[in-house]
Amino acid sequence: MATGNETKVHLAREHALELLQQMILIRRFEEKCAELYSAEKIRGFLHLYIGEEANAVGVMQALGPDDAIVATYREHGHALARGLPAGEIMAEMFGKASGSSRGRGGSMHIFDARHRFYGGNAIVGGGLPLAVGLALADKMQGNNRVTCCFFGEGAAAEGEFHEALNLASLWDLPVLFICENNGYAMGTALERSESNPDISQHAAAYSIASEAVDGMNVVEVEAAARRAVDAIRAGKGPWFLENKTYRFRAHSMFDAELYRDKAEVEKWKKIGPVIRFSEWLLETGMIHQTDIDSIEREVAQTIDDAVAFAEQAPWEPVEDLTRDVMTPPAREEVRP
Ligand SMILES: Cc1ncc(C[n+]2csc(CCOP(=O)(O)OP(=O)(O)O)c2C)c(N)n1
Repeated sequence: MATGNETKVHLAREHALELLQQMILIRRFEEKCAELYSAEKIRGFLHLYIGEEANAVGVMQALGPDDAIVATYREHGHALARGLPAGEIMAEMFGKASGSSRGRGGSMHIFDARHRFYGGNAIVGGGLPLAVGLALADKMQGNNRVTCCFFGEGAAAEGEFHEALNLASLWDLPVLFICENNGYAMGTALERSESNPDISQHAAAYSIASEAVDGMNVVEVEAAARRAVDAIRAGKGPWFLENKTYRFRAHSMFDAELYRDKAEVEKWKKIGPVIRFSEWLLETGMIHQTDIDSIEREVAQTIDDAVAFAEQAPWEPVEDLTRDVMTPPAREEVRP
């Protein structure tokens, strides 16, 4: 695939189809979420990942089932690529008790310990120290595991980002930092908020190896993630990838998008991860239109099943509302 930053890869047809299937699943799942949001089936906040699919899908290929993932509020794609059941993700969006966080987290807090998927975090930069803690635990317990932490470029302006990189490097922790740089933190362009907008260079300040990656190219993303994970597993400490990407939709469902031109969005859509990869696979003859059609059919069925699962799932009974809510001790008990 012509990227200007070529990596020679030998892509097996089955693997190519798998990558394409996962990206199309995320795209269609989120398009359905937008529809369900308008129908008020999904409430609260909703941040779509459309346009950025190559990042979650490419990186996830390099991780094993024992590795941990920490993500942001834009995490539906990561959860799907990690293999969380689509029905449980959708039920979580609906706020139903069968959701992955029992309906208590919603769109921004998809969580599943079985898949070592540690959120879904609503606080910008909040996942970074969690990832460092998970990696520290693995290191202390002698587990050969990697913790992969996804965050947006907006997090690079937060103190937690710098504290997390510093400790990960100081303690040689097995963390893969993935900055999904989509150019905007809500309505603020990166150039307006960062003194050095070259985010991959920030890693050098903490002696962490880094690479800038074309985040619209799933093959490039997978190759870079594999290089990084191999280095981390070989004991070379943390690693940092800055994936340059773009979100096609608004920041969230409440965003008039007054901060960017429609022409800019259209320009990026032309090099979108799904269209670019599928056109390249068709051109090379590795796949045919019939393969794409059958992926679309299979994905449509998965999404219909997920929505049906969420619709039929129960609400949490009212009497359970205070479960997991900590009651503060009576005033007398806290006196010295
Ligand atoms: C600590 C904190 N400050 C502010 C916010 C409000 N907020 C939500 S999303 C966002 C922008 C973050 O942008 P970025 O990290 O680039 O991720 P993106 O949304 O582009 O994926 C902000 C400022 C927040 N959630 N947490």
